[in-house]
Amino acid sequence: MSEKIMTENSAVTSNILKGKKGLVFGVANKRSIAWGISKAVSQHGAQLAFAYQGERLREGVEELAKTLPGHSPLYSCDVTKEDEVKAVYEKVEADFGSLDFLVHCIAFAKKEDLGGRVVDTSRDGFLLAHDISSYSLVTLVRGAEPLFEKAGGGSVVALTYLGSEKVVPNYNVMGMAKASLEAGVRYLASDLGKKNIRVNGLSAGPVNTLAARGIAGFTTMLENHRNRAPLGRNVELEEVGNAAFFLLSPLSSGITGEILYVDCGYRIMGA
Ligand code: NAD
Ligand code: IMJ
Repeated sequence: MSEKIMTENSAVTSNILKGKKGLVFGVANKRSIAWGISKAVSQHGAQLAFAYQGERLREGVEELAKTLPGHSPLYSCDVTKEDEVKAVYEKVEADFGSLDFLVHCIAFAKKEDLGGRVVDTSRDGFLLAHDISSYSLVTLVRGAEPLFEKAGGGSVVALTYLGSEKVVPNYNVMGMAKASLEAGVRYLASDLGKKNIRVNGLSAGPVNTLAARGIAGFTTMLENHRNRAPLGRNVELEEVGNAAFFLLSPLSSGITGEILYVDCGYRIMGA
């Protein structure tokens, strides 16, 4: 029998995050890892606000947010635009007054840079991938800092992937951006620890989301992953959500600057 916690039909609920307020970046649709995390933390009582990339996504995010208990404020925000980031935090301050946690589920590189040789990556493509996928964590945490202080501390989770430390075919410039993101997690954790603000990374195994579909050979990759992983399967969205809940909650109060692997054990294998 599977020991995995089932949240599909019998949600695990608690009041551990009751009264806690969180801001989530990166919901595009119901398959988004950000949405899996949102459902999990919501089941433990958290109240959420969502920042989505642009008006194109608003309706979908609105529909999803409506399925959660309570009211969830929604904000449009392209993380490469400093004025939009500033506006989000002004609205969060008006709506919530303070903030307890932040979820960063944002990555982007040009399609042409997710294949071929890394040697051929353009300066433009490199900078774009690093701006959206890594610098965004710095600017989002800076914006959240005063609101975390009002809450007496905070917890940040940023999604990452094994391609930051091992060469994964086609991950290319995203691998470099994730290495930078993970270093950012450590430096930000060091800066902010004295304010009781924790920053951690969650390294998920491959999940069939918008950002993963359409990648050359993704189906084969899922199959290889399943065959090699000690648990003999791929990770599920609910499992990523539950691990993020742990990192965002007081259950992980002694953990900061870490990268937690939620990959069915894949990373420990040597062959
Ligand atoms: P997704 O496509 O659902 O989410 C990616 C999000 O990034 C989207 O909501 C998109 O709107 C947002 N985004 C892109 N550019 C943006 C910008 N300029 N401003 C604001 N938002 C922007 O896919 P996902 O797989 O849920 O990805 C979420 C995170 O999980 C990413 O950091 C990704 O690297 C990471 N991750 C994914 C997998 C996987 O296999 N799917 C595995 C490990 C880590
Ligand atoms: C993405 C590209 C190549 C290999 C990949 C991935 N593998 C996995 C992913 C093996 C698991 C998914 N992932 C971890 C990501 O971080 C995806 C980021 C991403 C995806 C796209 C697709 C569409 C596009 N730009 C993108 N930028 C970043 O145009």
